[in-house]
Amino acid sequence: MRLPISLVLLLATLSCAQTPSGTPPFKYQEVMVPVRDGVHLQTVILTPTNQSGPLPILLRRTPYGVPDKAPDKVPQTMKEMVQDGYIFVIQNLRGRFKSEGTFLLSSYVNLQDPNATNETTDAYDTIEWLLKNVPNNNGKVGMYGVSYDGLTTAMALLHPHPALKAISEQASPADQWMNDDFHRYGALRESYAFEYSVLEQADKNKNTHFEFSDYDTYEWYLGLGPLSNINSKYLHNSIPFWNETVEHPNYDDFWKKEAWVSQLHASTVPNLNVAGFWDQEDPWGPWQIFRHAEEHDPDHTDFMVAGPWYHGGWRAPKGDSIGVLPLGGHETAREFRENIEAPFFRYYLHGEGTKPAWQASTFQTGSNTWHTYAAWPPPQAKTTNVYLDCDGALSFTAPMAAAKGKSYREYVSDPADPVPYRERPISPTYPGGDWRLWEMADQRFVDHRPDVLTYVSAPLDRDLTVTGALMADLFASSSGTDSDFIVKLIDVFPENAQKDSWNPEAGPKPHEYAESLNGYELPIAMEVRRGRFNKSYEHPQSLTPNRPEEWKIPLRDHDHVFLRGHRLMVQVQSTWFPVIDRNPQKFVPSIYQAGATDFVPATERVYCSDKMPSHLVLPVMPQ
Ligand code: PG9
Repeated sequence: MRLPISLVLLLATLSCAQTPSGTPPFKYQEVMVPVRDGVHLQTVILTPTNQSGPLPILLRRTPYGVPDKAPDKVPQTMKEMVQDGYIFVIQNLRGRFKSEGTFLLSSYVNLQDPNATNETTDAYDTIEWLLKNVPNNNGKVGMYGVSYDGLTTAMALLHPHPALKAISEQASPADQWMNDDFHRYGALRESYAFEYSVLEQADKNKNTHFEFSDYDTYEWYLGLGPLSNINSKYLHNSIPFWNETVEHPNYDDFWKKEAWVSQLHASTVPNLNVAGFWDQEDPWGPWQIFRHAEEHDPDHTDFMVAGPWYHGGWRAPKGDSIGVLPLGGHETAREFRENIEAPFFRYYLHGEGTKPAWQASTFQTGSNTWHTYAAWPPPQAKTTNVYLDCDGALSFTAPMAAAKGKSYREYVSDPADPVPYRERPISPTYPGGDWRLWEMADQRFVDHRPDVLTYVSAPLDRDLTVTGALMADLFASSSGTDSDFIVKLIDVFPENAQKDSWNPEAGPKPHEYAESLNGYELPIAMEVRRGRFNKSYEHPQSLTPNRPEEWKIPLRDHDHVFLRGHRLMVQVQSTWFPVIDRNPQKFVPSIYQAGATDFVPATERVYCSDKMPSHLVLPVMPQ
């Protein structure tokens, strides 16, 4: 059973490893903290039992619930920080559980309005109250948290309390229309947006799981038909955030205000931004927050850490593998906490140790090694194009002027038979079991589909290290007036990557031997682009049928070595269901109002000529 990562943290706070003496490690206190509009926020204070002098406060603000008792033992995954000594404070956001007020599920911060309240002001007021009311604090406060708790941490940057001396936002979203949980450049993350809105807004006092009639939600979402059926058949307009989402299909004022990061232009507080390369929810926000703070960072207090992690994977006990991929004997999560996170807070909140001497630190996959970079992206990376050839090859040489023959490859995309985003059955997102690792999944599961184009390179004769921001630059057309293009960059392992070491004489194969890396197609970067937004996010436009145009698809930041003998693969498809809603492939004013008959098949073409050379742009490091 999988839960939002912050819920996992909450449970971790309750179930842990015993202190040597057997004494509980914390004293527990629950208080209602008043904020400027008179609302009171339910807040738990965990004070170390062995506290002997003033300590800093570490605050986490969450929509998922606070612990109802002190942990009996030090949580495994908090031990690195606990041993330095902090007063831990966990607070429910306004409108969640016993906290008063209304939970909006929006990150709108109006810095101009002195009467406004939001996560920025609530953090400020809470810190003010804690400093005055928590005995024996040292006057320094830190904030940290993953995902929603990372968002509330990051939003404190917009108007930080002077006592806030360091934060670590981890997997925080930054602009929910552009990317992360709810959209990808305006393409709706259907299953996530729907299931998450229900999770958080169906009942103030709990986290609610929508009850699907089908275990395979692919079946359920396909049977649902047009998105307007969500309200007419199931929600009946009862979930405010879902209503707002479908009322605002374009990048309008609603979403621009929600994009709190657009107000951040400086490193206001030392910040350790943390991102997972395989984060299935918020892979983009941390990089945006990092880049915004970089606009003015004279004291170099804006740091970036990224590694081979699913959403929140750096809080796992070890992090010695991700899915079936081993990580060279490293325990990446523990190493991050021990060598980066704990020293960061120790330096800024306890005044011990040294400031990080780097701007970015990553655990690079492929080589399976930790790296530090003085600047991100590293300037020495050289822009290198990889071309999608007409014969299905991927090559480092641009296509020549066409002789005769085709200048494109094509497929028919049918919204009635969309490509699943992961192997079916697709269990519900929460508390589903498979959601967490789907971005690592072997892409052979779609190889047979006629609506997926595959391009593959020859085996590499040397390692290819890709470090920095990637992009796809497609030239493509659709016979429809709207369409999506999804691009995946894949690392294809050699057929003999891993010899199966299971000895059949030892009995039936245990699970860990069932999967092998031989021929594994590991996604490194994946993204979707929606045709109606190809030219403008604010004013969607229809495509001209069969007229090719350029589709620039950002593929985010990565650090991966495609090892010698591996091959590069690119897959292109036009549906990715139900993580992305189906494009009707016929232009309509709003897809959220489309009727069943608006959904039509379309012929999609990806060009590969010298004039229209579809390619990927990779930042390749010198050998
Ligand atoms: N990805 C979740 C989320 C964060 C922020 C807003 C909405 C959803 C989460 O895991 O908390």
